[in-house]
Amino acid sequence: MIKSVCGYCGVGCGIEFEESKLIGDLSYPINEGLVCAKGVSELHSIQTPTRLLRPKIRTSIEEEYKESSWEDAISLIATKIKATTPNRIAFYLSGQLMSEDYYIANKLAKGFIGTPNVDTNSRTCMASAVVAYKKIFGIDYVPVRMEDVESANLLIVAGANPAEAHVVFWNKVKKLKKNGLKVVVIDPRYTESAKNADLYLPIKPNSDIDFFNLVAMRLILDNQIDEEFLYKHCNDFDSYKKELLKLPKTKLLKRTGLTKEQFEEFIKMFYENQNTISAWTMGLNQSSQGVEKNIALINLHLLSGKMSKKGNGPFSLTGQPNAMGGREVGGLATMLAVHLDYNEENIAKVNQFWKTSKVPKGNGFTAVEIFHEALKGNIDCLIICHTDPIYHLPNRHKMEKAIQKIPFVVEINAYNNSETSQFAHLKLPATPWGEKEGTQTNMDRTITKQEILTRKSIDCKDDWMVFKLLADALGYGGKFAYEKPEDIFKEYQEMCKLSHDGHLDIYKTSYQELTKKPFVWGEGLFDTNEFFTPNKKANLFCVSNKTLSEKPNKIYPFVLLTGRTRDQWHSGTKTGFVENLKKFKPENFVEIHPLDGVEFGIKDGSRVWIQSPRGQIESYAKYNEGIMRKTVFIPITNKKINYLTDDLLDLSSKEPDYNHSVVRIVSYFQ
Ligand SMILES: Nc1nc2c(c(=O)[nH]1)N[C@H]1C(S)=C(S)[C@@H](COP(=O)(O)OP(=O)(O)OC[C@H]3O[C@@H](n4cnc5c(=O)[nH]c(N)nc54)[C@H](O)[C@@H]3O)O[C@H]1N2
Ligand SMILES: Nc1nc2c(c(=O)[nH]1)N[C@H]1C(S)=C(S)[C@@H](COP(=O)(O)OP(=O)(O)OC[C@H]3O[C@@H](n4cnc5c(=O)[nH]c(N)nc54)[C@H](O)[C@@H]3O)O[C@H]1N2
Ligand code: SF4
Ligand SMILES: [Mo]
Repeated sequence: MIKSVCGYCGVGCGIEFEESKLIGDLSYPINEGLVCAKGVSELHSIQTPTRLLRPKIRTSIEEEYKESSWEDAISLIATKIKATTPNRIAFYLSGQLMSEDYYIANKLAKGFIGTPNVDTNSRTCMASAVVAYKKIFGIDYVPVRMEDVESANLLIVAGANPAEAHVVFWNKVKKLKKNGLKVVVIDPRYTESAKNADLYLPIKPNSDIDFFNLVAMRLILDNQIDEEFLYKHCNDFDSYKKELLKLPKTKLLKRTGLTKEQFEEFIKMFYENQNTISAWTMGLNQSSQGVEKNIALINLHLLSGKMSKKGNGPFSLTGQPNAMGGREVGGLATMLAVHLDYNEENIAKVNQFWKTSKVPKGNGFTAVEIFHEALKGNIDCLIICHTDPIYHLPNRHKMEKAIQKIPFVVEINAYNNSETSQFAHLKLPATPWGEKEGTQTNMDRTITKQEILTRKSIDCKDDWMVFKLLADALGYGGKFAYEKPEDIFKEYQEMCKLSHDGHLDIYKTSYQELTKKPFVWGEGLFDTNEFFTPNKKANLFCVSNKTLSEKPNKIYPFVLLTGRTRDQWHSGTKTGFVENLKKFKPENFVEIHPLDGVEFGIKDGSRVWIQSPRGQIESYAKYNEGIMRKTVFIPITNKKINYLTDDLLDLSSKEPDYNHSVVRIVSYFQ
């Protein structure tokens, strides 16, 4: 029997594999034997008919791909890299890579090729939470663990649908509800999660800041704040308070679309339940004010002192299996490595550690920015690994134009049916989950080892190996003399000692130990309420809703919400082939309120066009009384979804505003 970990979502369920059967690991603390339908079927998605099994090459995207040898493929990439300058090269990575893959790609790109343009799909996912945590606490640290919910009395779920996106975590929540845990869900859609809530707040899209600010005002006016915590452990309470109390209360409530009664009900629950955890994901992060939405929510914890005590705190839920590992390693364009920002001291430290002199001077281009630069003709070579940017970046027509301006695009993927594949020049076959080993960090800082469960497909290579081969071909081989993932992990562990006060204490474990049990890094870092800002106090910022997103109008009267369904994983290159997973929800539908259906002449089940100022896609109308009027929902299993979305970004996190584009619905046969 082999113990490993599910490769899908950020919950990171432990699994056991025996004689081609996969079950949940009863002894694993997080899931205690439970797994969801995606997890249990993961073995069936390894060998799909769409696996990419050989390197494939072509000189222009109009041509058919031809098979190539690994040697030729790698040497071609090296030639292209040498022929241009570092700032015209970009790497686009993924929160689904393992930490060893991330580490070596980051080291090669930033340390040896010398480009700061290394970003990841996690930019589209939780960059807003990273920036908010860093601004408030001085460090990117998630101070809550899943087990802490056991000590909470109240769970506030804002802009998240864990019943479908973090299934096993939500099962735990449902169980705890039987022991008295109260749950509030704040979402414009009456989601599967909302169905389990004690209080559901149908908030208008993008008005969360107004709501949280209203709650903050109330806490201050009712003197329900924790003054001792605020004065001892937070900066700027007095100026925050002054600014906050100036905001127009009635207008804020009106913008949320909530009634006074609904608001009072929430306040009552907040006051009656002592220990409170808030959890959030894309409904807050993916926004033109994603960072500020995060800040407004975290402020409630600071004001009420619901922090650093068991059962309390702000819990940003990460989506991908190793989105956290990517943050730790530093695989984002706005970080250098191991939680270090770019500054002279850190650059010197990292140059010395990697025995190089090429570390860039500052941040690189982030996800969408790489494509915006490409559009201007500023990118010559893009290496994409374990993600599908043409599928997932916003404003797809623009992204397609941009990628076609890049003379050399490499795609490293285990499957051949990504949307990006139409625009690549070279495709390299990676070994997927189950055929390789490495480590990943789940959403509550638990590091677990993925193990090899089945035979490796002959001509595929582990993602880390591709970067090693490239380093060799570029002449940096001596600094990349790894034979196995463990060698990389050991170097990474050493590097973690460079992090602020060594807080990234991943060096305390080992591969041998991880084979037996998981390791949780950074336990209790905030226990004494000393944070990682210069004076060790948390920062309070007063933020306000600037209503920056697109506004519905006569031509485009709906706000588009996008998100997950329980049994499919993003573009479905893995889950799309498992028959069992297709039963729960169709892959292509648009949810619309029946009254809007009547108003706009759209029948339930009818074929429709959804059109935005940027593009149009086809779908089927699905009436749902639980969706707010003048909003529609399309699942991201519709691979064409981002022809509709706006590429407006949050100014500081550069995370796209996916959830708030304007659209109209047109009957197909009109
Ligand atoms: N089954 C499945 N699970 C997954 C994934 C998957 O593909 N499939 N992907 C994983 C990944 S990478 C991620 S990032 C997570 C995402 O996890 P979630 O964020 O929980 O998933 P979404 O379905 O995107 O839910 C976002 C919710 O925010 C709501 N929302 C939109 N705008 C607003 C707003 O302005 N305010 C508020 N309050 N709510 C709003 C939407 O209606 C939606 O219900 O899921 C992970 N888990
Ligand atoms: N409209 C809208 N757009 C969104 C979102 C949204 O909510 N709404 N959410 C955003 C978020 S949060 C995320 S995380 C992204 C997700 O977007 P993507 O990351 O593009 O989604 P996936 O389909 O998971 O893509 C993973 C790719 O990795 C490949 N792959 C699988 N295994 C391996 C392997 O072992 N090695 C390699 N090299 N490749 C492998 C798969 O075949 C697939 O092509 O989408 C973002 N885009
Ligand atoms: S909840 Fe997430 S980690 Fe657990 S089995 Fe399901 S997809 Fe895998
Ligand atoms: Mo994500």
